[in-house]
Amino acid sequence: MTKKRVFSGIQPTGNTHLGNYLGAIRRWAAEQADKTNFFCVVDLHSLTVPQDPAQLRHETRSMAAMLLACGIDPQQSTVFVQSHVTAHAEGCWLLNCITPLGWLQRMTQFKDKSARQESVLTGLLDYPVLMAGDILFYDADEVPVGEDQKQHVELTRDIAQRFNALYDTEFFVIPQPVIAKVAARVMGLDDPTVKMSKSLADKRGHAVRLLDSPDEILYVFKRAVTDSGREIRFADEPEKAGVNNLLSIYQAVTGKEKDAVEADFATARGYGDLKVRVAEVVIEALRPIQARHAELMADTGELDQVLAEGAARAREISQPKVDEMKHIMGLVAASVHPTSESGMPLQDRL
Ligand code: AQP
Repeated sequence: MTKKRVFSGIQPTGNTHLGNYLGAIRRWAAEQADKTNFFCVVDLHSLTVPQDPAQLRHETRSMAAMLLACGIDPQQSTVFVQSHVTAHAEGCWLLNCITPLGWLQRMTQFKDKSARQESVLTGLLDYPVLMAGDILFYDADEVPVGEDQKQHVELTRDIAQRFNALYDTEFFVIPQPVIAKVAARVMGLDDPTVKMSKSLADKRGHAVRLLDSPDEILYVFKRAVTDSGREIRFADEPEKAGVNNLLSIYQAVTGKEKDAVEADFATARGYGDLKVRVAEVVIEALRPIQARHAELMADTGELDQVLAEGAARAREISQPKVDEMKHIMGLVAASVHPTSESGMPLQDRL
């Protein structure tokens, strides 16, 4: 049986947090043996908001190191940096030319993020088209993402279907979003009504970042917003959102069933106890990841090699796909002519 093909990406915008880990990276690592995987550090996506160049270069390596430290195995998965594979940007233009503007203006993430900025860059609006290309150029069947990205994967399906319909073809595979059963949306510890987010993670107390020290993790959990009650149980009521979030984090990290999680806290002495015990399991889960990350960053030779090999494998898949797409859309392939000065016959240059 052929293995399902998986594509997913993560932005190198720093502040990688527990939501990114539980909602995405950890699942990528856990399921990689059964699938053909492409995991991408999507640096082009991060340019949709202003970045410091030196910081972005550092964060790109650090993000790739984090993927490996979290258990992604380059023997089982292709790990690469998006800008190393030019098919992504090239193919994005082609997809732009079949995607209605209204589809992008409706995206919730665009509406949220653009409302927070004075000047909105074109790239921010266009980001979901680049993401659609990331997925479609690998013929991915599955896209494991957190709940916040579900709408973008649905847009990817719409774009693929539109292309297939316009050109009367089955060229693009229609991918499925695969959302985690537990911790699909880890909420902010300072405000359990908003999703834990990299762009809010500079505010102390909002997020647990994967590289935070044990003391910092304990501090952030101890300050987590809960309610004025004492009952430690999973609940849908809005006022229990903080406790629910803490229990969901504990459940995702320990892999226990809900009943077992509640039983663990049956004799707890209030929310203070709950917070410390959630902090403890998180600190222990992150300890080996942080150690491996430090090792990979101390000497980036191994990392650079993995990324070079990953980019080469990614190009082998995505460039022919984009070349074929250009042909379907009516673009003339570049050809090398031995007698032509520029290496290309005049009629093809015009
Ligand atoms: N809070 C979350 N809970 C569960 N999963 C989450 N993801 C993000 N936040 C949560 C998932 O992490 C993967 C990589 O995220 P990304 O870097 O591509 O996307 P992002 O949405 O930019 O990350 P953030 O943290 O939400 O940053 P902001 O909003 O500040 O840009 C994705 O699969 C995502 O679903």
